[in-house]
Amino acid sequence: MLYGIALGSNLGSRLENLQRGVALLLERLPAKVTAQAPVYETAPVDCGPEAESFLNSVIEIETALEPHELHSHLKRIENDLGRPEKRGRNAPRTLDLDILYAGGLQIADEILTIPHPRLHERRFVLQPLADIRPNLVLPGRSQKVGDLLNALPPNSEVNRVSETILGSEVIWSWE
Ligand code: PH2
Ligand code: MG
Ligand code: MG
Repeated sequence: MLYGIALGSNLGSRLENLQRGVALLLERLPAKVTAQAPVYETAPVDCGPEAESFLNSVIEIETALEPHELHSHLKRIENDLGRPEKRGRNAPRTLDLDILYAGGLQIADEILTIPHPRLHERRFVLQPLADIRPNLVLPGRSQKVGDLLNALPPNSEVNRVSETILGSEVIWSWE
C-alpha cells in the first residue's frame, strides 16, 4: 500500500531530525520510498506564541504494513528522536510523523483518522504533497491535492529550503 507521511520539526537540529526520521524508517520498516518532497520552512500554525518555525516535508512510501502497525512504528521513531510520549497539544517537537493517507482507505477510530483530518487546510502539508502528488484525489474528497492548495487563502508562510530531505539521492530502499 502507498502511504503519504508528513514530517515536521521545530525543535533542535530540524533538518537532521527529518533526516534521522527517514533513515530510521528505512532501517526498521520493510518499506521503500517512492517519492520525496522538498523541505519547507513554515510559520507555526495553532501553536503557542513562543513556537519556532518548522521544517516540513512529505514522503510517500510503499509497504505491506497495516496502518496501525505503521502508526506504532512512527510513534516509536518520534520517541527515539527525543519526543516525549506525554506533552502539551502542539508543543515544540523534535519530530512529528503523521500518516496523511493510506492508499484508498478511510479510517476513523480512537487511534487513527485517515486521511489526516486537517490536511486540506494546511499549506505546510499541501504544498510539499502537491509537489509530489498534484493529481491525487484523497478518499472522501472531490478535488485534487493541487487544486486544494490553489484554493487555500494566503493563510500561512512556507518557503522552500531544500530540494529533498536526505540530499541528492532520489530513491532509497530498504532491500
Ligand atoms: N504541526 C502541528 C501544528 N502546527 N505548524 C507548522 N508550520 N508545521 C507543522 O508541522 C505543524 C504546525 C501539529 O502537528
Ligand atoms: Mg503527529
Ligand atoms: Mg502533526
